[in-house]
Amino acid sequence: MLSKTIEQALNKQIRIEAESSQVYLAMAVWAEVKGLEGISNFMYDQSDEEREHMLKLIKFVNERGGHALISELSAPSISFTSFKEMFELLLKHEIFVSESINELVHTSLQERDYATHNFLQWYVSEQIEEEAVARTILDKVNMIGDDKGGLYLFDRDIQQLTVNS
Ligand code: OFO
Repeated sequence: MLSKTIEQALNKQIRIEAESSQVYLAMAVWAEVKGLEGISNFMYDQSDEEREHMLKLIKFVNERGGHALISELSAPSISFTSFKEMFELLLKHEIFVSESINELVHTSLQERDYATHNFLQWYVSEQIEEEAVARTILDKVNMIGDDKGGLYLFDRDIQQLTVNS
């Protein structure tokens, strides 16, 4: 059985994962409108992944006698000044999510809820991976700068990242 404190903390994370999915969905749409299909597909996949993260939390809360809350979400940014700005926001967002997961891990230890602590380890590893991917992308985007040809090639390359992940 989940304590109220843990239930609330997990529900907060459910909302964050749902918002992450929306944040990336908006980025996918923006890239698609800009004609960059590879980047757009990559972001659609990211959005799906965040929805999976949310669902995994929902199942966990319900299985442990809690009630997962589906709540109102804040609206994401829907346009960006450049791809560089978009990917900077992506990394910033992932760092924010990692901090939130760390906080949750801390709370689970304080509450001596070792089942939740164990469950959260998957998210800890996932965040390491997602932050690393976001940093790799940003490094590449920084190298490309304003070069249109570079962006075209990157749009093709990022599809490999999608396929391999
Ligand atoms: Fe990348 O945010 Fe979910 O965990």
